[in-house]
Amino acid sequence: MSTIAKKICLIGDYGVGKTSLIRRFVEGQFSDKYLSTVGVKISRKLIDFSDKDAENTQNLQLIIWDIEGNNKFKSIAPSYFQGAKGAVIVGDATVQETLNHLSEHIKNFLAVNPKSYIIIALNKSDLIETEYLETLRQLYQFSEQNYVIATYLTSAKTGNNVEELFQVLAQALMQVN
Ligand SMILES: Nc1nc2c(ncn2[C@@H]2O[C@H](COP(=O)(O)OP(=O)(O)O)[C@@H](O)[C@H]2O)c(=O)[nH]1
Ligand SMILES: [Mg+2]
Repeated sequence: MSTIAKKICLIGDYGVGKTSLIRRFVEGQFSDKYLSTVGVKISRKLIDFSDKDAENTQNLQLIIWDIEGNNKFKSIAPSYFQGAKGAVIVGDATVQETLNHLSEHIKNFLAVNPKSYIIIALNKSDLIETEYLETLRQLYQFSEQNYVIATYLTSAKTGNNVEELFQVLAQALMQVN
């Protein structure tokens, strides 16, 4: 049994729900330490892969970075991205401008970490009519980007797809060093 640690970043415009998604995912679990540094909050969550292969088990400690405060996307320092193996790039499904910025966030992250995996979260899906959800998801696939592995409609409020999103990213991170 061994544990490896990997850093992921939550990226997206102010107010899209980055902090809420982390809280939903991390809180109520066995490890939810928050370490405040200057403008950045770091949470940890252990993902248990031990039932996959009894002979060669490995756990993944996700080190989840969240920028606090009013981060307009242009001012995110590249040092925040440094060393990240993955990112959750978040838009607010109800605010078009934040969705328009997704590709810019992808570009900025990949400029620092060209081989890191990205998952897109179209958050606040609880506020969107069910009939529009799949259309929305199709629109923001970014399938031309090799490192974008999936797009999820999430809700930090109801919890919809939050666990799934982090699990899929964690699975991808286990495949690479
Ligand atoms: N309805 C709804 N509200 C949400 C959701 N996620 C976040 N919010 C609200 O959106 C606001 C901004 O969320 P926050 O997590 O602080 O966004 P951040 O700036 O990206 O970290 C807060 O008032 C949250 O309660 C969601 O999935 N559904
Ligand atoms: Mg926040």
